[in-house]
Amino acid sequence: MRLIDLRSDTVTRPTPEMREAMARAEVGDDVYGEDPTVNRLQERAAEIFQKEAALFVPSGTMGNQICVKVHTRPGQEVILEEKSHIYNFEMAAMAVISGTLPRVVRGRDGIVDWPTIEAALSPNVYYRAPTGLICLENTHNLAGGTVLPVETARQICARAHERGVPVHLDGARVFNAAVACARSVAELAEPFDSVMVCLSKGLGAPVGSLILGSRAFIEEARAVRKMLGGGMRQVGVLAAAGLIALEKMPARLVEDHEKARLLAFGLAELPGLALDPEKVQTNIVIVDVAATGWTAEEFAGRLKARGVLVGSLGPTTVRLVTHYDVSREDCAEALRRIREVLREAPRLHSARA
Ligand code: TLP
Repeated sequence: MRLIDLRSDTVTRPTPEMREAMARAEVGDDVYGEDPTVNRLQERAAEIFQKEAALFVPSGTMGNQICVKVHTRPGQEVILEEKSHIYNFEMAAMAVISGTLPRVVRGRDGIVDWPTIEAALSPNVYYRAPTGLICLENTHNLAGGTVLPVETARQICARAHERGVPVHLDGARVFNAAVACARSVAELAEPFDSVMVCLSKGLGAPVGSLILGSRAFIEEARAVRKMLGGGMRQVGVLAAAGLIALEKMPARLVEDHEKARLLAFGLAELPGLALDPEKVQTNIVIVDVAATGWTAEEFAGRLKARGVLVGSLGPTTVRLVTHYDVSREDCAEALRRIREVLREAPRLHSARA
């Protein structure tokens, strides 16, 4: 039975072209700034995003946390959406590494507007910790891969800058966002002071993320990366795969989005599954399985026994992510297996009896 892995786009394996480029990569010691392939990757990324400079980092988490640290000082607040990755899935690193306090706001489908953020800004009084940073996420992972409209981002950044507050973009999947709203990543990144983008998700590289910003910001970021143990040596072998991810893989993300819609519309027809397929904009589908009578973990466990891997997010929500290593046929097959599994669902079964 073919295993269909829909847990995340992080499970993608490097393409044959990436492996070849990795084997051939010219390398040097990147801690001395002497790895030509890393330097090329950083220069290309800066060009593509139209930022002054870029830095290759081991993971999205480290990239985000370096940015939080460079933008803030201990004792400041950081405004984040309540389902954001930085707040939920990064091991409280913003508190541990940067000594900052999250102040969370709620977005609609993960998208926050300026009035909501403005209300959360710290008033200028002596007993309140000042706001040091605002973080946005595009696409928004836990809200189901939703796209932050470019006008919303521009407005938030412009108003925040008037108040002297920098804005960071967790753009782990910003290439998916760009494809979905037919803009360039440079346009989406333009209003932000810093951007983190992952090469190891839908773009298929085995490891690595980039952070982008002004030259001065990236110089500071390089020091923080070293402090966190993220200084890497002959890492051109990874940057070589990253270059292919950056140059060649964005063009095919549209296929992942089509597969996600195929899955979403198929799932919406199945009994016991709640989702609005019209809301699926990119490669992430989130489904509520409460009406089956199973928890998310039970549902995922049943599917696993049939060779379909999905992620359980909340008590009754599961996430399915499409990517390079699952085909349209795999998605259709996953739907068939999910339909079969649902025949065993306790609540649906007793409702029929
Ligand atoms: N997301 C992973 C898990 O951690 C949930 C996934 O499978 O989606 N920002 C966003 C928006 C992310 O989705 C992720 C990873 C990161 C940052 C962190 O990247 P890594 O895993 O490279 O540290």
